[in-house]
Amino acid sequence: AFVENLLKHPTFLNNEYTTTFIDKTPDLFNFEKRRDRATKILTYIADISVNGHPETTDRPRPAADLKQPRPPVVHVEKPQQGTRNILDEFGPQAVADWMSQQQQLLITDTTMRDGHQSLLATRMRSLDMIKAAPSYAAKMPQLFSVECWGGATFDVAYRFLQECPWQRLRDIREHMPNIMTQMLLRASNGVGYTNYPDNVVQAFVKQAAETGVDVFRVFDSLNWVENMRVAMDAVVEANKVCEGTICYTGDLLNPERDKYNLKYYVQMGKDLKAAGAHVLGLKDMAGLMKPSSATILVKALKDEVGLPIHFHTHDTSGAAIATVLAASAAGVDVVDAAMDSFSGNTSQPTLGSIVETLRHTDRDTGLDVGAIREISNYFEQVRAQYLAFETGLQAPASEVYLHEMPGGQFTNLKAQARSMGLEDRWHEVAQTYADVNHMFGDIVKVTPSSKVVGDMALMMVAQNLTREDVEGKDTEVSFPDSVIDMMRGNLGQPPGGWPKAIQKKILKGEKPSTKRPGELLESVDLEAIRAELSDQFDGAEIDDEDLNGYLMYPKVFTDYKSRHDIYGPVRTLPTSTFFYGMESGQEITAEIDPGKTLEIRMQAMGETNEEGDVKVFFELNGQPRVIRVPNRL
Ligand code: BTN
Ligand code: 3PY
Ligand code: ZN
Repeated sequence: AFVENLLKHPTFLNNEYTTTFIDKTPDLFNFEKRRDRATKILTYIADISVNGHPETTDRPRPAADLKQPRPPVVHVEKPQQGTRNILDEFGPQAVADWMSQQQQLLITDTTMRDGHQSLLATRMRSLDMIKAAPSYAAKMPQLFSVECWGGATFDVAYRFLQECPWQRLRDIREHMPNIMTQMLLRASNGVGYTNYPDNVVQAFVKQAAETGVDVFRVFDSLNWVENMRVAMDAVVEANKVCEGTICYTGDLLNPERDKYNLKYYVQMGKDLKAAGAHVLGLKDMAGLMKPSSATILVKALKDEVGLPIHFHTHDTSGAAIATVLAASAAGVDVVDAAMDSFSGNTSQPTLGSIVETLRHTDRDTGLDVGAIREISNYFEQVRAQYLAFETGLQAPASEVYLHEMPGGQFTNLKAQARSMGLEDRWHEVAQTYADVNHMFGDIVKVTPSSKVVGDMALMMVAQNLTREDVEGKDTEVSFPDSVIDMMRGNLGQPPGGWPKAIQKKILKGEKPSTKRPGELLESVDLEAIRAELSDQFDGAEIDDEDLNGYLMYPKVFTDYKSRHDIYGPVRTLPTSTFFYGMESGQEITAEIDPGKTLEIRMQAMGETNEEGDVKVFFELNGQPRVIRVPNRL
């Protein structure tokens, strides 16, 4: 490629070059774009082998002799029909009607979304999921759905895993054609942390439906139904299952804390039904719902709203399975659970144990525990590869009833606290998180409102500020941007509005908005943005998936795409290679296209030369290849 560039260069062609020409003409080295994908992947492997992966540096490392995870063997050629067939043939209302007619408790498997989001900082790679998909299709066709998209997975795929979230969805769907896929959608906040213009939310839902989402769990981080309509309408328009969702917070049974009482939840359920929900989601993101509350709430919602109910909880307290059983006894239609090896603690309760506890009862799920064990054993091997992202949480704890942190946030906030040197003050952070919640008027805490509360709590602990200090007239406080933004009304309105005094102090006299944020945001010109983005990448084709990725996360997307141009389809590498590179003598395979497999053997790694580069020697499908990468250590 270098010689090609040289031979084409005008200075060279015109014979105007001198001996320093090569050194002074960096564009001679601009041949990365045209390198083939195999060379790109080898460059990635060489770079990681020499420099390590930034995400796993200084973290615990899996044993060197860890085996590649082996998915269960699948014999079935055409899997039994499942919920996906009902949706495709008869539409979303038929799915809801079918749910209401079932006697068994239906189950959603969350391993590929909330399970790893809550245990491994969302780091599970697509390849490890796609390999499990045929087993779900063949061995667990009775599942209601498989949650495998949305929430934090979208951002993390691009940002940390260097892979396209849309392709993940397409691949899972293709290998699991009979079970509905499910995503978590933060209503007007899309899969991000801020309120997007209405037409961005609409375009995103349309694309997600086209690429392969069947069930959309739509929630708002302040439970403001007004701010859910755009997203819900778009789901209904796409003819997919709209699960309008109530976020559960507080303590239903506590008479002293009656802001979120039975009447509140029932009214919200009715509002969601009127807004077009096919299914009512009941989302206990922090795992606060106690069994006796589930008994009361599920019964009231079933009787008074009349939609099938889908219950989601987290096992942070250790009491989640009791709550699931209470919800089941009260007539809930579907519950979320994670594969055994991805369950418990801040994740969902244990799928196999729910199935077993209901065996031979009138709500027997009909799922095969043998199949669950096989798939769970596979995921156990998968999990072992992500040791670097384990949080070290040793046990469930009742402290969750104090702080009320969502399971998907807990471990992230703990990591944030660690990076600020506050890890040994974690229990103070937990107490402060609770104080901030009450200072903000006792709000629903779920992405993104939970992040705002977390930002505020960390700031207070770091600066040794108490709630009294923050609320007092005499203390000057510099509030985090996210707090100011929320008090301006940019995430919407909580029930009863924001507490006036603290809002005034935070906004320093600026007038807040009580309008729906989307009403104030101009729609974006999608085609103009596509054209700009294409220009930024030398005229590259920007398809609808890329465009929607960019609209959610402009910088994350362009960083991803720039790295993709250098490193190619690294999503096809085994997880151990992706995070740790290769050792001399090791061999791997990477299927870069269906049927096109690279056999890669690392022969040796050279010494670092004077320019600071290292030569890495490979054999690619039997042919020698040498890759030079900078040693950045
Ligand atoms: C990241 O950039 O933080 C995560 C993705 C890794 C991209 C590759 S890893 C090899 C090379 N070195 C870096 O620091 N980033 C790229
Ligand atoms: C998310 O929005 O990612 C959540 O998991 C909320 O519970
Ligand atoms: Zn959750």
